[in-house]
Amino acid sequence: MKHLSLVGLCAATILTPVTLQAHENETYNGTQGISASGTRDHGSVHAPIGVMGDHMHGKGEWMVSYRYMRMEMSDMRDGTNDLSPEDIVGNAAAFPNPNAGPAGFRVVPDEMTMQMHMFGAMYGVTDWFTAMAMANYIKKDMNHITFAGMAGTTRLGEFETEASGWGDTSVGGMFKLYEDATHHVHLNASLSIPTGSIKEQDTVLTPMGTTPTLRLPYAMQLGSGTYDALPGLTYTGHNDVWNWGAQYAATIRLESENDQNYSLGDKHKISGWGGYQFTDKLRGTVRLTAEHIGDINGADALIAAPVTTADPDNYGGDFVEASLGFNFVPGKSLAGAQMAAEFTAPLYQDLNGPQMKRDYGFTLGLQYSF
Ligand SMILES: [Cu+2]
Repeated sequence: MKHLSLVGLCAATILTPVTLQAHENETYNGTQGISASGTRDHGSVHAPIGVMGDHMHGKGEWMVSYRYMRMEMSDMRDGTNDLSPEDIVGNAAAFPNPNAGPAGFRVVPDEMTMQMHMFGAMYGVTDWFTAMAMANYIKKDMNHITFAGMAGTTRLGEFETEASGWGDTSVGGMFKLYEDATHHVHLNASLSIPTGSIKEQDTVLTPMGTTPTLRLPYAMQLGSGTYDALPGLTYTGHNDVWNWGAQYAATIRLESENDQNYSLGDKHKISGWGGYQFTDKLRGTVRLTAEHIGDINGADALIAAPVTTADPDNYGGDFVEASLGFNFVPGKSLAGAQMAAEFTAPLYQDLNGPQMKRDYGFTLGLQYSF
């Protein structure tokens, strides 16, 4: 069974042919998610594009996807208190640098951009198991302010570091636990393979005015260096014009340290979302996400510069974010295709700081099922 034009795209589902009658009414004359026989497939109604592993596919169905994800970070915070760079370098007692003793930090980042190109594939092995693989190409840029000498708040200059390359690769899938005409529940189970580099280096500006090439801090590395489990539980539901869902997704480090003697913190994320079908091609989405990220355990001996990002304790925190997006289905001319976008803004962040705050982010995605 294929998804004809519909959007259904991905959908999945064919899992259990669902007999949900498509109503025609003033607000919705629905093709999206409704198959030719007039039934709506589960999974054909996608979650916001920023949610991974939200839907399954029916036996024999493929989906390929591309996502572009961009996230900005800027300005410093510790806990929920905003800080200037001078607040940090001028107060070594409050912000001690484990790598430089009493001198404190002398370099503070003020801006970061992270871009990710994510390539995914899904395949319905059986009606109750969908296999999934994802690879991503990452580019990170971070701008910093260097303060002159061993003490004081005199700015010496600014510099930018850059790292790019393939990140970690995940393989695994989803197991269907429950499905009826309205509700669907599946287990997410993937493994992250440490294909991303953790030895990226670049040129920096030191407080003495020299410009050596050094191992970049943890935030600029491309992979975790450890095998990580990616477990999760996903619930989705829909009726004629509304869809909704919730997902718990975690990243659990399976090794206590990588070959550079540290492991990144575990992540736990809960998302809830809703969508409304405005026209037969356009669905609007909202999402709320809460996330807890731990700090880094251990340390890479080569990451030792007097910059806040070189301290393994300055990582992680608690985050709440809100997102707005849309899913668009071009229809018959491009059967099986879906495009989507989602814009995310932070509502709350309590950081294991001092570290940069999350700023806005967005995800653009293309999905094609056949
Ligand atoms: Cu899919």
